[in-house]
Amino acid sequence: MSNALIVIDVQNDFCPGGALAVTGGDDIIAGINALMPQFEAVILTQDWHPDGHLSFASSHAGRAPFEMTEMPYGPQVLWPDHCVQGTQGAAFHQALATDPADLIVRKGFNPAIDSYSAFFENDHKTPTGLEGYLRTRGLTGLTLVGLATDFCVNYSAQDAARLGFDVTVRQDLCRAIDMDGSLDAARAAMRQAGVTLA
Ligand code: VGL
Ligand code: ZN
Repeated sequence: MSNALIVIDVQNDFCPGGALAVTGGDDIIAGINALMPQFEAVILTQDWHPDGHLSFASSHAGRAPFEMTEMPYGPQVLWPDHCVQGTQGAAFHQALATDPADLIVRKGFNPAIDSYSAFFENDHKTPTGLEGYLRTRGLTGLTLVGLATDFCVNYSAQDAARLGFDVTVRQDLCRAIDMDGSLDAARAAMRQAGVTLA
């Protein structure tokens, strides 16, 4: 079995000081870098939204960050503006080793659809292309790390397990947003989908 390390969204906006900061988001970076040489492939994902993305609260008059709305594809959290294409907030954290990456997958660039998962946009239909990349390279074992445990790591892990990959989430190398019990719900959903929580 060939194994890939998938590093989810270790970007400035998800680290302390960023627009959607995850507590301790930068604490995991040294451990992630140290893990890279153990894998046949290293893949980074990058949340990459156009200005005015519909997942931003600022795109909806009178709405505040962290409120819920309905999108054609289902419920959607309204986020603070974050990871806007080309900004410093969207850049990888400077401590993250990016040279070892074979592939960088950008997601969330469709102005009207959010994309938590590295595999499908939030409509659960539109593929990012990552599945094809992994299959054509024979990468069947996936270890996921990064930000945030309860959103992008969670949805990526569930999709990967449902696609038939052997998926492990290294919880010690992830950090969560944890709004309204979302971390506990994410753990239960990942287990249910057949993800190994390590
Ligand atoms: C993420 C919220 C919005 C994440 C991305 O990387 O977990 N969360 N966009
Ligand atoms: Zn986002």
